Amino acid sequence: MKTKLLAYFDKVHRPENLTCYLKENLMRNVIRESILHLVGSHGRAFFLAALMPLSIASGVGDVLAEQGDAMEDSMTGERLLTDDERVELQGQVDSALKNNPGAAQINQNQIELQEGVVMTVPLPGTRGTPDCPYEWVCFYEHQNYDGYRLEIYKCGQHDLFQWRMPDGRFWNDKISSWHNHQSDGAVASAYNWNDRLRQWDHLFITHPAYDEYVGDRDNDRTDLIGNCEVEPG
Ligand SMILES: [Ca+2]
Repeated sequence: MKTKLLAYFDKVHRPENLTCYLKENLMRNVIRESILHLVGSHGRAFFLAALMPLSIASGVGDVLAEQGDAMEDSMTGERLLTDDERVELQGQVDSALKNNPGAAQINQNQIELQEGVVMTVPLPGTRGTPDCPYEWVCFYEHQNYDGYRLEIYKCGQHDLFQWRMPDGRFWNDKISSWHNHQSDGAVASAYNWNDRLRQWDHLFITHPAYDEYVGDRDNDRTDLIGNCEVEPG
């Protein structure tokens, strides 16, 4: 295996750009299995020492880091996705892309619906947690931060009727919990469309905090989100 791997490096070796080339996903996938075999039979130290002269430590380091993460997962008891779960997850992402024209997959379980608006498909076997990225505000389909997550960075008034979940349901009338991680104390407000009065009714405000449940009165009613707002005095 070692001979085969080094021969492969020689074949693709371009001193001026090998590091960049290594970082391309295709290359990473091709060498991943070989690296794991080598590390398994010779140990990490041997492998790094052998490859440092080739000036590809950066690319190899990334792969080793990923392998290290995988080991940590097994040590902490966090379950890695099975092949079936990966297929199921990608199926949901594919459905989300189909239901939201113009959207783009940005990693294994997230879809950028538009610039500054992302939908997250929960990883199989994980439980909801207030995990909104800094400077974003997140809304969850279910109580306790479970289900699909809609996260918003772009400031403005966002009609939830424009975005759909992987199963095709629109995001309006779905929100049950939230985590506001915007900066500088910014809040977000949730509104319901009052069809009888033809107006937006204010439902609740998200302070810089999180809430596992919006309450029976407001559950599954939000149609519009306004973020980047200053909290009323
Ligand atoms: Ca509503």
